[in-house]
Amino acid sequence: MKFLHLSDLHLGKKVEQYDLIEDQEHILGQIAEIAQAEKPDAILIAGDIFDRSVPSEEAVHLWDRFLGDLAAGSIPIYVVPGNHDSAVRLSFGAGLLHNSGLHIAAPCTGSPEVFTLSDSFGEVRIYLLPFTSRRAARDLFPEESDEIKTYTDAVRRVLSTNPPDPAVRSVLVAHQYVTSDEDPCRRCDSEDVIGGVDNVDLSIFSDFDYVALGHLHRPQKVGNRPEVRYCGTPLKYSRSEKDDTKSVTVVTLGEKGQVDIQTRPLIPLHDRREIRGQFQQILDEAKDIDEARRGDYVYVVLTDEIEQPGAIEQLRTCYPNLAGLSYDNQRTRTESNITIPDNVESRSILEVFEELFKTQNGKTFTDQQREFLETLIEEMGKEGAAA
Ligand SMILES: [Mn+2]
Repeated sequence: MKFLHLSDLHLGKKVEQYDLIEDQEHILGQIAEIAQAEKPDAILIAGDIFDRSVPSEEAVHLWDRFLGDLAAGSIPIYVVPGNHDSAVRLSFGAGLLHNSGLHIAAPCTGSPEVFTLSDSFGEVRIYLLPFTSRRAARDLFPEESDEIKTYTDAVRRVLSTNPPDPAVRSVLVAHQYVTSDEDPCRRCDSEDVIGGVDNVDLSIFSDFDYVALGHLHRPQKVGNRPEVRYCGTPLKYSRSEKDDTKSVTVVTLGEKGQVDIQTRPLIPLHDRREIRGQFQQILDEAKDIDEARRGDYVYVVLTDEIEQPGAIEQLRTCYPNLAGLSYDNQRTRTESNITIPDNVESRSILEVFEELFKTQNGKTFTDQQREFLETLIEEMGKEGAAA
């Protein structure tokens, strides 16, 4: 039985002031194409459909069209809400949609919903666990709230109301921060994970053949279990992901105990990447760049020792989606710890200014700079006297 595993679409997300709706539309189109080519038996979407609990109209529209495209292939879809979603809003109409093959988990009721599929090897049970916090579990089981001390306790408690049968192939779709002591997860900046408080221990999923996870934004397995897996976001949602390759996970279950995991790469409309070098060199190279790459979200790191006035405006003419500009030079590399110089009152403005300049830039004034400042101080003195 074959599944497509997706998560963390974050529809409606903005990164560095740029609206990514067009990029998201493009990538969802690609996912729909992959679904058509792969012909999976089901699509699992592990939370964070939207970036906000009250999504924008554009984001809702995109989700609606994506579901329509997937449904055109008449593939059943299983969705759980993530911590960014409003479980109530996401599950609007879920009862009716159920008959159309779209199964959206209702807000957590203290028991995962279970659906049964089957193939030549027998049954496969799909468990849907909406994002579960410790607090939510305590509210659901008030008489046991003293025993629900951690997120592991919370998820374990909810799963225990409808535990998987170890003899039957079972798949869990969940949106949690699952960790293992042996192997730390690879994290990135676009995630909304606290870490240290919200961890759920890998050990409680031992009876599931595959756990389709969402929450972490990099594709990765958890600990020593490749079949407990984060598929990652379909797009790079932060600078820290600039070197990542985004993908869709394709999981095939054979007979009990046989799990094959593969990925299909996703090619974004605009990449998110970093360019480093001298200002002039970057401008020169931009002239030859492929038109299609101009719209990339580019973080420029200038290595010039002197700050370039108007750099942002000039770079934007080549890269309209400039995502950031910073310097890597002698000044930024010197740990500058700026403090007020001693005996300020007894020293000349020029001396105080020179000390500040040295702390900030790691070098003293040039003759030209000193002369400029002397003239400036003189002018200020005149103005002060005239007032
Ligand atoms: Mn997320």
